[in-house]
This record gives sequence, C-alpha cells and structure tokens, in this order.
Amino acid sequence: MNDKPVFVTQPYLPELSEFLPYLESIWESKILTNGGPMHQQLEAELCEYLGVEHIALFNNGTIALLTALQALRITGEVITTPYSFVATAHSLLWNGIKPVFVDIDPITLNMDPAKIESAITPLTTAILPVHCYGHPCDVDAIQAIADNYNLKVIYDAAHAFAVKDRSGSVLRHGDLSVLSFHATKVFNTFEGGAIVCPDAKTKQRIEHLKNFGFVDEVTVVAAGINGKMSEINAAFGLLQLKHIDTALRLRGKIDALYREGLAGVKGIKVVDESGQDKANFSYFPILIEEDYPLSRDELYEKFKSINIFVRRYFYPLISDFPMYRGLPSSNKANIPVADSVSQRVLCLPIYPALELAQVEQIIAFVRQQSPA
Ligand code: T4K
Repeated sequence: MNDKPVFVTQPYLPELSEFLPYLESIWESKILTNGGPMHQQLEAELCEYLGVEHIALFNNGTIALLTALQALRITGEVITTPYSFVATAHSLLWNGIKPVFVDIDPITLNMDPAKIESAITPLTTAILPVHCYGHPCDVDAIQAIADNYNLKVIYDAAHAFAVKDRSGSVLRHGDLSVLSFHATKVFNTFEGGAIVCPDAKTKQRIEHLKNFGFVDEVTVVAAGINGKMSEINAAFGLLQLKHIDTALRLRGKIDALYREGLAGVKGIKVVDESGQDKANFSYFPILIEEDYPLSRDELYEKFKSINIFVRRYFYPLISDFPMYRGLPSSNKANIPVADSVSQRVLCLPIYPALELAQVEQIIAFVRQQSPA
C-alpha cells in the first residue's frame, strides 16, 4: 500500500516562485483577459515551439472543438471514432451534427481509414479523427478519402501536443487541429485549448467566433461563444513552455522503463511500440489479454486497493452513453475492435514527477499477477 496515492497523471508544476513575476506583470497591466499581452505572447511562442503557422487559444479544448466545427461551417453528418473522450462527439451534438462512428485500427487504436468510405452518405461533410494517446492517425489515407469526397478534416489533437511525424508537427494535417491544455495534459494552462489553423483568414474567423462573433465594437457576424483564454492561464502556459522539454524527457524515461519492464509479460500488450522518438508520452495504455490471470477490471481494482489509481481510458465507449446509444453506427457489430479494446485497456500512471522506483513498483505489481 502506498501512503500517498498515485494517480494516472499529475500536472507538472514549476516552483511557485517562478510564477510570481508573471502575476506581478498582470497586476501591473490590469489586463486580465480579452487577448492581452500574455495571450499574444503565448500564441507566438506556441507557433514557434510547435512549428505551426497560426494558433488560436481557447478556454478549454471542448469549446475549441465546438468552434472549429463552426469555423468550417460543418453540418449534417460527421464521421468520428467511438474510442475517445466524450467531448469529441459532444462537440458534434452541440452543433446539431449527427456523429457517425467507425471502428478503430487494432494496432494504433485510431480511426481505421478502411472503414471510413462505407460510412459516407450524401449528408457527410467532415471527418473528425482523434490522435488517440498522442499516436498520429494515418493522415495520408484519411486525407485521400477526404479529397475524394470533398470532406473537411478536423483532428481532435487533444493528446498530441508536440507530437511529430515525418513531415514535422502532426498538427499541420487536415483543415484544423484542436488541442487541449487541461491540467491532465502534457502541456497545461490549468484549463485551456487551442485551434491550429493553416491560414490567417481562418484564424480571423475563429477569433470572431470565440469572442461572441464580434468583429469590432458594433458589428457581430455570428452567434459566437465566449471561448477566450484569460491572462492568468496564458501566463501559466508561458511558464510551462519553459519546462516542456524537461517534462517530455522525464515522461520518455518512464515510458521506456515500462516498455522494458513489461516486455514479455504473458497477457499484457503494450500499445504502439513504434515512433518513440517523435511521441509525447502522454499516456501509457496497456491491453489485458485473455491469458493474463486477472481480468482488466480485477487488475484495476487491485491497483486501487494499493492506492494506485490507474484509469480505463476509454471505457465505456462514447457510443455506449445514452445520448449516442440509439445511433445505428453505435451498434457493437459496427465497432467490434473499439468494443473489444475498451474492455481490455488500462492506462498506467505517467507524469514527470512519478519516481522511477514507483514505476518499478507498478511493473512488479503487474508481473506478480502473472504466472512465470
Ligand atoms: N478530446 C479528447 C480526445 C480529450 O481527451 C479531451 C479531454 C477533450 C477532447 C476535451 O478537452 P478539455 O475540454 O478537457 O480541454 C480528464 C480531463 O478532464 C480531460 O481533459 C481529458 N480529455 C480526459 C481524457 O481526462 P477525467 O474525468 O478523467 O479527469 P480527472 O479529474 O479524473 O483527473 C484524472 C487524474 O488526474 C486524477 O485522478 C488526479 C489527476 N489530476 C487531475 C486534475 C484535474 C491532478 O493531479 N490534478 C488536477 O488538477 O478527465
């Protein structure tokens, strides 16, 4: 039993004293929100750090998703994955759009491009894939389908901060990418999010939409929302950015230790063993297979009994929640891989302050349950 509970994640917090100068600066300027200096600086620094052209900050990832759909005037039906956090599909419902779920790939756990075409109808206007756990989707295959059917692509990149692929930032793909800066994320602003977009015109439309639709003092062009990030959140982001490379390095060490320690454990499958040089180590998902001595839920409960709070991201599937259950695409026969993975997945603790001795303890605990 651990005296102190271990959670699946914990935010990276620099010394409090490092944050004080930012607070003093806000106090001095008396600008607390509405695109102040911290906000402007964070947008610029994030563009540079992430290697993207334009970024619009938001008060959370969910409002950013909602706004991204509005910015591209998405309507009708949108093809998405049931294997994600519920906010992905909620952003569609909030816009009066019907989600159409397609199955995931058993290796990457991302939307399976081979399943997209048969889900397209005359009402389909876009695809909303998720870079699940920060592992890049098959962006080329998705774009080819989108081009063929004239569909927009919005990536839910909530988990994909700083993730790269062979062409640079994974956030450059599709029409828009949406980030979350929630406290549980690799990079956080307490609450926060952003839309990454390729051109200044789209960024300007997003800026209007996130500020009630205001273009100037007297002109409102859309029923926009209040999606603005405050100065205090932006300031925390600036401070986080100073530490992000350290945070990613520490996460990478934990990821490597898990991979080494869990290799060859009967009944434990580590998800996505490739591309570790370009990953952000935001989650450490494992699948509990039939030949492991405990069920997934038994292992989850056993961890809890020793004060280690692992999580079943993503169980239940989005399509199991009452507001989605009745959709034809929520039928289990349509999404067998997602259904099976959600019954088997367990995300192990991973965050910069997690001690390597604790990781060893978690590995030993998983191994102990396994026959030699
Ligand atoms: N799309 C995807 C694919 C997403 O995963 C998410 C969010 C979104 C969109 C929407 O983005 P946001 O609107 O949230 O920006 C968490 C987060 O609330 C959520 O942001 C995240 N995905 C989701 C995967 O996980 P919970 O309900 O599991 O969080 P909670 O409060 O149980 O926290 C998990 C553990 O983290 C706790 O046991 C302890 C630790 N923790 C948490 C918080 C909030 C801390 O140590 N400090 C903290 O401040 O949803």
